[in-house]
Amino acid sequence: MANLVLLGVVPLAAASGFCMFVFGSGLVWPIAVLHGALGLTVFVLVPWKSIVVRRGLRRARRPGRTTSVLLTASTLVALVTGVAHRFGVLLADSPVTTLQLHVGAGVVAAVLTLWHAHHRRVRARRTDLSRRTLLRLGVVASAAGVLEGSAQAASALTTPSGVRRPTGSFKLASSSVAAIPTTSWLFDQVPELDPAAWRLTVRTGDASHDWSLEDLARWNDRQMAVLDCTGGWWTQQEWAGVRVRRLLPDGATGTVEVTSATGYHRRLPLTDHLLLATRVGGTTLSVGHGAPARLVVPGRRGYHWVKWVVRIDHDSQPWWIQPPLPLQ
Ligand code: HEM
Ligand SMILES: Nc1nc2c(c(=O)[nH]1)N[C@H]1C(S)=C(S)[C@@H](COP(=O)(O)O)O[C@H]1N2
Ligand SMILES: [Mo]
Repeated sequence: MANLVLLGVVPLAAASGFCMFVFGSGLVWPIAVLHGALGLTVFVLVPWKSIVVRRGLRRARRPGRTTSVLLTASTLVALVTGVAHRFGVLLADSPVTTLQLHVGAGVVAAVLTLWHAHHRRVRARRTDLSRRTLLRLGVVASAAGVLEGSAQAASALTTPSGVRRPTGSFKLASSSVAAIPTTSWLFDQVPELDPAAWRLTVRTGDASHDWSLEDLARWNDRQMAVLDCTGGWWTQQEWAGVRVRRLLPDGATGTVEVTSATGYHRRLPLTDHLLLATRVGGTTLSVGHGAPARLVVPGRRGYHWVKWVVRIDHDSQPWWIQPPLPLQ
């Protein structure tokens, strides 16, 4: 039974973790609680599973053993790093943060679980559907629920309020602009752009208009907003530049696809809060942070905040016709 439950729980844990990235604010906390409980279900099952594993190891060497070892390792890494992060072990200055390690291990564990299940043909037995099993399932779920509740309470007590966001991210130690890490979603690199030659192409319907940095300088729209990176940190800053709305016809609705000089792009609903920032905290944006202009999307995770913007396409396509997370 431990096998069957793990088969469901590990992919569900990964899926709920993924949802925490997609629903970056608002109702993200119930997902976080669910994710924590699913993750801790794995912890509850460790004693059972280790019996199954020991039995398996005693038998002759079977193909797929490497996968099993990798699966166990990645699951344990995801478990340990998840809890470590909750209690503030961030590895913020190392090349990979605790949360990046966590997500990497979680994704690997989910993929290997599905693979393992497919090859070992884990099937439900009749006895798996008995009342006794249901009772056990209840016990496991309650234990995970209690653990999650305790983890929530313990971290609330040990972390000063206002440091953690419901997404799990921790506030940067310094709120100065200089302290903001320069990050990429996956593989993107800082491009070389000449601010004088830089143009922003805004397309709406059949019309297209190019804006220079000088053109945009006539506006000074400001917006306080939290940049919350999925790497596990956040910072609140005052961003300044021009509201995207101003570059579009009056009363425009629909969505905008915002594209970087690197090709990185996100499509978002057009709102009053979308800001094309050229400054942050009273200073000009640095190249690493997206100069000449970067998008600011209050309430959404960092991966929507496209840096080095060169194009905005406005139309009525739905915002969700894109991969839920960038691929670049
Ligand atoms: C095998 C898969 C996974 C397991 C077992 C797992 C387990 C956990 C656990 C035990 C926690 C701590 C919860 C608590 O103490 O209340 C946690 C937190 C977290 N996990 Fe996962 N997780 C998995 C995959 C993922 C994935 C794929 C993502 C993202 C795509 C993710 C994102 C997060 C985030 C953002 C937190 C919040 C950290 C915090 O609360 O400080 N997890 N996870
Ligand atoms: N063009 C481009 N824009 C991007 C990214 C990227 O990889 N390429 N990464 C995003 C992510 S994941 C985050 S958290 C923020 C980080 O912004 P910062 O480097 O100013 O801290 O930029 C976003 N904008
Ligand atoms: Mo990020």
